[in-house]
Amino acid sequence: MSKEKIKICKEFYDVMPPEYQELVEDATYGNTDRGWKDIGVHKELIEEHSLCAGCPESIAFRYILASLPNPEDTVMVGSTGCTSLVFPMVAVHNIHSLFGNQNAIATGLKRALSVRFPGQIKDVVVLAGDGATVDIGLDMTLQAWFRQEKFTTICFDNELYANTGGQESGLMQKGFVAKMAPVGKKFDKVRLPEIARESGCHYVVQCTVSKPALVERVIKNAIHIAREIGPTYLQLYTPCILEIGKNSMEGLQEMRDSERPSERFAYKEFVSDEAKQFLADLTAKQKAAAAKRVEQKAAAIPSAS
Ligand SMILES: Cc1ncc(C[n+]2csc(CCOP(=O)(O)OP(=O)(O)O)c2C)c(N)n1
Ligand code: SF4
Ligand SMILES: [Mg+2]
Repeated sequence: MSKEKIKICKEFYDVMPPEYQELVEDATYGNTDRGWKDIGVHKELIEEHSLCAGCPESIAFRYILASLPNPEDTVMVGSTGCTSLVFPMVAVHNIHSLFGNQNAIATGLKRALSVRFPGQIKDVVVLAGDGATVDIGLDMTLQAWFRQEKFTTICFDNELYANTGGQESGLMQKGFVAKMAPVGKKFDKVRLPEIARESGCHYVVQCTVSKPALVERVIKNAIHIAREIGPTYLQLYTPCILEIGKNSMEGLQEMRDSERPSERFAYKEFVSDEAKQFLADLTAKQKAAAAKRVEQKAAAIPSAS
């Protein structure tokens, strides 16, 4: 998809839903500097969702979709879970995989896209829950990293199986009691960011989604590195407020509390040497391009004399 391809044929313009007209006219497809600041100013690529009111997954979706570098050339791969309730309402190509299979599907998709569109940008982004990423899909997750597949894996870590009523997950904290895990978790939270690093990911970040600018930065880094170098992994804490007994206004505070330096969602980042060099070059190129745009703008303003 490109902005050209989502033009509405003029004979049908007036019968298209206003939301679609707005998407074509006012979304940020093709804008090089798109980001979270467009939220509320431009048409978003997600307008509605069927998550619980105040669920942090919904704000995470908004930040991620606003930050995709090239949404018109991105395919997202989802999996079963609360996130899968959202994908039907997202204006980015997406595939629903069988629970746990998302990284295998993304592998085939990424390879097929690179054969079908050689030399063109085609980003693949997996977005799945912790149950899908770590428990049932762990084999597929790890094998994609071992094979150095060039796509980003995002895990919405809410530390349990939310969509099926609250069962224990590998990312659940030790001792936590959920509605359908009444005995309490007996083992520590699996350290997937460390495993991702040891399994070949070139960029790994664990954080909450309390800060939109931070989410934008890590999404862009992860996608750019995956495009050029190899697999990247983001583990984002999106607490299930329903399961931890918080109301719809308390998700943000829960994330802020959990990201303190001594807490389990303190910011954690790993960047491989190759990816570090790549990011430094990318930043330099982006700065030069921005300076050129300013110069061109200044040159286009007629002088007062
Ligand atoms: C193959 C398969 N196994 C099990 C299920 C049942 N199931 C649906 S959602 C889900 C849990 C999802 O948990 P998670 O991936 O953490 O996502 P969340 O709902 O927490 O966002 C399970 C076990 C399924 N749909 N398909
Ligand atoms: S059950 Fe939990 S994770 Fe799922 S939508 Fe509700 S608050 Fe969000
Ligand atoms: Mg979960």
